[in-house]
Amino acid sequence: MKDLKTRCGYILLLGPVNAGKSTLVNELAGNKVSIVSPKIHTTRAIIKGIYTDKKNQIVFIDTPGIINDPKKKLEKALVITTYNSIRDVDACLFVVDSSIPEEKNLDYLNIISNKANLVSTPTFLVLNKVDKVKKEKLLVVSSKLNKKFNFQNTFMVSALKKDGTNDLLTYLSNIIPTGEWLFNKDDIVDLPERLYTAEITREKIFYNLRNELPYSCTVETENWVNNSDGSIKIEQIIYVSRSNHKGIVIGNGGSNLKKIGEESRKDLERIFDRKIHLYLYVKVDPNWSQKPEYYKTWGINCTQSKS
Ligand SMILES: Nc1nc2c(ncn2[C@@H]2O[C@H](COP(=O)(O)OP(=O)(O)OP(=O)(O)O)[C@@H](O)[C@H]2O)c(=O)[nH]1
Ligand SMILES: [Mg+2]
Repeated sequence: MKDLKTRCGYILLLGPVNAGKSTLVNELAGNKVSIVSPKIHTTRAIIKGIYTDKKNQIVFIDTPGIINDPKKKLEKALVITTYNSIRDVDACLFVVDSSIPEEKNLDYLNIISNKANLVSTPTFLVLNKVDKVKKEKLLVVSSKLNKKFNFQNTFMVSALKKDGTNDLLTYLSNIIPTGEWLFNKDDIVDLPERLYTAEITREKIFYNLRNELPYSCTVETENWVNNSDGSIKIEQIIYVSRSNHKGIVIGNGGSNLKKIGEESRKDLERIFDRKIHLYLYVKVDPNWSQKPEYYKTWGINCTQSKS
């Protein structure tokens, strides 16, 4: 008889910064749920992207990347939040950029396996960015990492080129437990809409100003109005740490802000499938990254980050 039981499971992605975790979550979930950029610590929240087919529901948890030596309060909080997320998931994917020197990935693996309770959770190695690496090197990286840690299986993928990702999805669909779905079949992301839309704008800032604007910037959705004609009015504030950064974000005659706004609006219109009126404002707050209220909505708990 055909097996009609539904399956549902949580899969956590963790690994070094910039390994391509968010790109992979977007690809596996089949939707843009998490923002991506070449800057480190692009992901700041614990973001759940939901994949659902006829039988399976997989909740992918994207986490902020692990850095070697977190110094700032926010960095420490991000790393600790990631470690704590390992509890209660069905499996972990340890994602690495296979194109960087393997010693670096070994260092990261050491840090994670020492601090996090990985052993108790089935963990798989995902060598990402295989489009940039020769096969011989991949085999060396795989063998070295597998010697260090008892991974249950190894996958070689390119999240960007969608290579190997279907096989990974099929594999994961078979290892998650049988059970009731936790989300509606149309849900794509488990993140408040205000935060999600702010993340989309933050991604556009990263892409447009990646060489000029340092890491210090955040976006908050200040106001949200569902209009009677079906459109949505969204007002967002971009917080920067210094007044010269304000000038960078605004650009000559407002050119940067206009471009960021247009790109964000287009993405939001596609995602929400309706007209969006997006208004962006820039404010200076030198201490935004030290204030827990700025990121408590991201699921980041700063009280754990004192050690
Ligand atoms: N060539 C190549 N680039 C990739 C691949 N996957 C991701 N990237 C790029 O790597 C960069 C980092 O990707 P992200 O998905 O933001 O990485 P992340 O691990 O989520 O980074 P953090 O959130 O900062 O920890 C981006 O420029 C991506 O386009 C891949 O398979 N091949
Ligand atoms: Mg990320």
